[in-house]
Amino acid sequence: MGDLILYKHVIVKTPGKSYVNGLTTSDLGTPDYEKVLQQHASYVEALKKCGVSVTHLPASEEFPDSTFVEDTAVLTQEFAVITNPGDVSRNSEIKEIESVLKGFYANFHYINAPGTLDGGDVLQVDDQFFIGISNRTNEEGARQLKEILKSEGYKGTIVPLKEFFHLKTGIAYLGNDLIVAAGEFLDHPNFAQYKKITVSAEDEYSANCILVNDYVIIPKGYEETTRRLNEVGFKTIELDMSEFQKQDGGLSCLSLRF
Ligand code: CIR
Repeated sequence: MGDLILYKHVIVKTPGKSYVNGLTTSDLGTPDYEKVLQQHASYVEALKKCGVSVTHLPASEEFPDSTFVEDTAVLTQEFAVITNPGDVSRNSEIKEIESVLKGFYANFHYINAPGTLDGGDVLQVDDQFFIGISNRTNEEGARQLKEILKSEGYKGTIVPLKEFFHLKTGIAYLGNDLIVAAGEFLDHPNFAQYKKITVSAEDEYSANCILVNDYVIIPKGYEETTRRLNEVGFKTIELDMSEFQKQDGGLSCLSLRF
């Protein structure tokens, strides 16, 4: 078991007006841009409360989904992996993120075509990374990341997804061998050895929560998940995420944390 990661920095990016026309598979309706901005501002405030310094990038109208910065990189304390996002409309988002990360990292790796990989498919659990194969991350992208991780002394485990959009749509790691799991991860052999906070199908959206130093940030409205987190000793911050859920995004997607 590794030490808990103490996060010092986060990168976030303001959603542009084009956000409302971004990619989605949900049928929850079109986001309300004013609410999008309010919810994003609350997210940034919550991160500040967790004690991190925030690098806040301006909106880019040419990339409707670019507020979901998590998909563009996989970060550890020692190195950065610039991904090759699986949807072509998002692919060039990596340029800005790479240049921003140059201010923080010297050691870079890259996922290269024909490999594709979205950061939302990557979950770090101590010195091991789980890598989902999804509609966005292909086998070649997952294989490349596994090789990179191996070269840096980390382990990679590939997990083909059955239903979830991204790996982290249905799972979070809270340290000390405790995961939050929903849907196809409840009985998944790759996660059998971990203690679990299990999330019911109707509360599935709350499985995408993030531990940032002393707090778990969780979507608002999922009392059972929040109660169970509080029961095991976590302080929680609940955030209204309705306008991000409409575009298939969750809490983890909105920041790069390192
Ligand atoms: C997309 O389809 O790419 C965005 N609408 C949602 C991305 C969510 N990102 C994530 O789960 N890491």
